[in-house]
Amino acid sequence: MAQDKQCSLLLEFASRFPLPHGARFSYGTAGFRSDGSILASTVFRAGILAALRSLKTSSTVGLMITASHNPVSDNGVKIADPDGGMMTQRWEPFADAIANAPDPEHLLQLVKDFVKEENIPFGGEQSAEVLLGRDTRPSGETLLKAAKHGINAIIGAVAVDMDILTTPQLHWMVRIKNKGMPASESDYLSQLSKSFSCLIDLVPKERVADCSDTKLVVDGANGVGGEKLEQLKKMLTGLDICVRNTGKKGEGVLNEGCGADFVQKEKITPSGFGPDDVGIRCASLDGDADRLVYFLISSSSSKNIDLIDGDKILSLFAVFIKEQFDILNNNSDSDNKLAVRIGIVQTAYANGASTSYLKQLGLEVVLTPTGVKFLHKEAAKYDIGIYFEANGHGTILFSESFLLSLEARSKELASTSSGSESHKAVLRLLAVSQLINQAVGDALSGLLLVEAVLQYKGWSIKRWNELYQDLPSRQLKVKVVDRNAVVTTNAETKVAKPLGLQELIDAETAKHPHGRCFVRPSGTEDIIRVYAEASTQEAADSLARSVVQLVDRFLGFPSSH
Ligand code: G16
Repeated sequence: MAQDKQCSLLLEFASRFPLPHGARFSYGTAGFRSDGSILASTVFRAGILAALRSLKTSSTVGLMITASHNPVSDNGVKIADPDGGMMTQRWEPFADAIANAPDPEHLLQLVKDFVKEENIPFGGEQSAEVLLGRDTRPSGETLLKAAKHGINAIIGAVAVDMDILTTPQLHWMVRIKNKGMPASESDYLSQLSKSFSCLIDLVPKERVADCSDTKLVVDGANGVGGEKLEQLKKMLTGLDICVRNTGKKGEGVLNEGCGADFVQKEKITPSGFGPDDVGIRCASLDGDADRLVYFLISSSSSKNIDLIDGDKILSLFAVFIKEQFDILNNNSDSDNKLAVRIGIVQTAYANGASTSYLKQLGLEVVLTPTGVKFLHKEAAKYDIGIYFEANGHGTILFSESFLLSLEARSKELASTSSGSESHKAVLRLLAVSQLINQAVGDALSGLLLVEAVLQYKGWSIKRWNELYQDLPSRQLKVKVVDRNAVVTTNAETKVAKPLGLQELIDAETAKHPHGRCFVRPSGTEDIIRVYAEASTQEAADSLARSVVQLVDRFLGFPSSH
């Protein structure tokens, strides 16, 4: 009886969200993405997916409506698992199947088969909860209604609208709620500001004098991050933050000529920045504030910038974390050293110079395919896993068991040598674990950690940029008939299909000293990405251009040849 009621409810709601003719959706690098005007059926079905995920795990899950760095007309949807991370990849085939079910009857059948297979209570025996968030895109409001319908199509499931949020805020809320702790936006902001001020209080006194450089100008990509940063900055002391491209009327369009993706790919000043900012520390968030890059405008006569990307943020964090363990272990007797496995996780986009630098520091570096879902999983295998994509998406994970060891060491030191250098080092590490988002890459928490570490080191942005010198690189996009025709292996560094393409890429690459080049289908845009690195900018540009031509020859539209 309950099952019948459930089935007719699902059929009735589904009939209100028909699949657009000819559309195909795929749960890509970061959920479903497409033009916002055709996404209602997908978001409705993602609502069903989220409710089932909550039923399966008996926990709260999240549903975020965002297309992050993509243009304002796009939108997207992704699910956060109970630990705040990305939805398990095991469920992606089911996500794809329901997103493309041609009609309500097929959709219902897929759901019925899946709940049976996964042993999910279906028909109202159990309750489910989904936290909903969205970014500032105009299509977000309508899509939110579709998501609510999807959740309400599952009896027992409740949708909780958390309003406009950054993506990392929603992931954080899901994680914290499932730990049984208060998880509102103000809890998030207060955790960030408290742990930041704890780190600032622990800046060595002799370095405080070097910290006069507190001015930071932030490009908010005309998205949600700018407004949230305005709120956060009121709770901070010791930082003078000026936010531009906040998305307020007249300031510009989301991600257009601004934001972390623009700055990282184009390597020129974003709109709203100019000669007055020469020499000042600048940062860019992306549209939903899960990515962060820094930059420096060195000359008033050029639009070029010195880019300080995700690799350099990662390197700064790695230097800091390693230093805390050096302090701790150099001041402990041999029986009392704290063993730690630190892992660094990057993708093929990581600049070769960054990987060499991190290895020289004695750190273990592994590569995964693009997508936080891959990096996060790998980083979680370590006591402390630091992962960043070059595009500025990343965070630092502390394993639960290692955090317990750190807390125990902190208590011990508080009673035996409170205020010692070792004690301070442990307190810093604990504050980092509170500040940096444990669920997903988060531009706001990352920005505060960068600022705290620069103050700790007494470093200017210029000094930070000099950690190592990037190899010149270029990233380009190619429009092709079917991007899925490209299949890659070896963490996306080699092309397995189409046959013959890799050999030609290798031949082009060999023409350039220190050449490195790979191609991969984007999981968020309908394009193939080409990345090239070489010893000079001209060589990197030329290598990227030749490989674009190769990709076009193999997969491009006939008219373009
Ligand atoms: C998303 C993912 C990132 C990925 C980026 C680009 O970022 O979360 O991990 O690097 O897409 O992916 P692709 O090259 O496959 O298009 P965001 O900021 O758009 O959510």
